Order: sequence, then structure tokens, then C-alpha cells
Amino acid sequence: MKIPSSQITPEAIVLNRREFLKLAGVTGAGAWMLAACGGGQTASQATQPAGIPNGNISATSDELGNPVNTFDQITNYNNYYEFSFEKESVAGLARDFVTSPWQIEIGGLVNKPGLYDIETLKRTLQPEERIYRLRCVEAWSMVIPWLGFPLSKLLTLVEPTSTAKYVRFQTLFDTARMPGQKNPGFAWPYTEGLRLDEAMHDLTILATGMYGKDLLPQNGAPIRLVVPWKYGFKSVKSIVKIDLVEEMPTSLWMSAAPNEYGFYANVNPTVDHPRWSQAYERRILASGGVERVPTLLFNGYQDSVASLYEGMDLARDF
Ligand SMILES: Nc1nc2c(c(=O)[nH]1)N[C@H]1C(S)=C(S)[C@@H](COP(=O)(O)O)O[C@H]1N2
Ligand SMILES: [Mo]
Repeated sequence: MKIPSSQITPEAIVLNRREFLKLAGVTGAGAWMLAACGGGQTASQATQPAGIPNGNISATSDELGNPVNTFDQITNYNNYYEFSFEKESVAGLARDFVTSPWQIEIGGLVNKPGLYDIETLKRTLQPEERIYRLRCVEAWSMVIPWLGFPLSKLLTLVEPTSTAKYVRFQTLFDTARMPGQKNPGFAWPYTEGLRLDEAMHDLTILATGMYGKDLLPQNGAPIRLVVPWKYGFKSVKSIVKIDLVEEMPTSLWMSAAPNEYGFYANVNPTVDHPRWSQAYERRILASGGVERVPTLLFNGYQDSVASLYEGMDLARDF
């Protein structure tokens, strides 16, 4: 199946070189070198001082030693189709999106369905810092100091029944507040899903903050999913509905282009996107510049999550 060009997605668009270099803080002759060698770091960029993160965090790198991106980078380069297809335009267009009060409706195959208030959930479930790499299917990546709580804690509260096999998540549907949803080319609201064991894994969090502060709208305020071993599009934003279900949910991307976006979406350097390799990624560096680095299986979280997929053919179940 081919997607009409009118529906070309940010996942499908090769990163715009000009905006990418601008984001990375690279200008002038170095920019051309960088582009020509596919995003490799030049010597002059390597000697630049490390970017100073702005915000309240306890560590400045992930467990592999990758420095966290700056608050400005993380809040000004976003995928959020409800506001814009342009990563650099989302922040401005989402600025006045009101995210308080906010409730999540939890239902389906659970013993305790209901409307859960976000502030109550935060008080009860105590968000903590988690520094995770975010790897997008378009092959750029950042390192982000989230504030969140394990999804498993929320699921334990609502008590899934024995027939529940998957979790389905949905973003707010409100075409007045989210003008991008007027685009008939997508199956709004934005929907994502996890298998129940993936959802119960301790690495899987619902993030309510970043850099020690509440999330900004462009990052999915007031609550969004973060699954660090999966491509970024799994991280459904501004969630209003969570359902426990028996059948595998169909995500917005699966319905838009089933040959390009599977349910699992595990980061995998050996399983290419139909239109480009996934073997390398362009790490946007806090210090400015871009580093081309090999992509790691399960985004480097394989020790923790590989057992979830034992016996599965990851090329077929992509
Ligand atoms: N509702 C909604 N959630 C979404 C998206 C979107 O367009 N709408 N984009 C996804 C994609 S493709 C990515 S890479 C991440 C980006 O999250 P960030 O802007 O916090 O980096 O959000 C994901 N969640
Ligand atoms: Mo993405």
C-alpha cells in the first residue's frame, strides 16, 4: 500500500536538513561538511563545551553516559500532528492548550473503571526521574529527563481482569482545541497500544513532567506515554482514555500505513523502515551538533526487555 502524498507523515519525511542543522546549532561551512558526511561530528564541534541543562534534575546523562539534551531542544522540536506537521512549529501553536483540570477515563476489562484526576494520580503515584533515550523512526534521537510513574502502578490500581491482553491509549479528541484533527487523512484521535506485559514492564512510564517541571503542551501535557525501547511514535500524548482490551488495538499509524508502522515498533537496527535504513541514528547533542551513532537493538534496553519477545520473529512483528 502506498500513502498518498497529501498524507505524507513526519515519520515519512526525511528530516528537513535546514531545520535539523539549525536545531543542532550548526551553521556555516561546518554545516555542509556535516550534511555531506551524513551527520558526523566535526572536530570543531567536538571541542565545544557541553550544553548546560536548564532545570532541576539529579543526573546529566543516561546510564550509557549520553548527555541529556537541553530543555530548549526538547521543547522546540516536537512531533504533535494535532498542532502541526512541522516539528519546530508545535511549541508555538500548542502554547495556549489548556491541560488543567484533566481527567483520564479508564475502562474496558478492569474491575475498577472510572474517571481518574491527574492531580490525584500524581499525588498517589509519585512521579520520579527517568532519563531515557527517545529514538524516532525518522532516525533522530535525544536524551530526555522525564518525570513519571510506572504505568504498572496505575494498572494495578484499576485491576485488569484475566481476559485483558492489551492496553489502548487515546489522546484528547477536540477539533477546536487541536486543529490538526480536522485533517481527514488520519483516524483521530491518536491511538496507541501495548501488550499487557509491555505495559506492566517497569521501564514503561506515564510521564507528567520533564526537567523536574510539569510537561509543556508540546511534549504531551499533562500526561503521555514513554516506552524507551520503542520508536517515538508509541509515546501517545495528552491521554484522556485508557482501555484494557482483549484484541490488539489498531494505532493511528497502523491504520495510516500498515506496511510502514507495526504494532510493536521496537527499535531495531536490523529491521529497516520500508523507505530507509534504521541502522544509524542522528543524536542531537546538547552541546550543539549532531552525532551519527549506530542504533542499538531495543534502543539499548535489550537486557531489560528482550525476554518479552522470545520466540517472536521481529522482522514480521515489527
Ligand atoms: N497525540 C499525539 N501523540 C504523539 C504524536 C502525535 O502526533 N500526536 N507524535 C508521536 C511521535 S512520532 C513522537 S517522535 C513523539 C515526540 O514526542 P516529543 O515531542 O515529546 O519529543 O510523540 C509521539 N506522540
Ligand atoms: Mo516520531
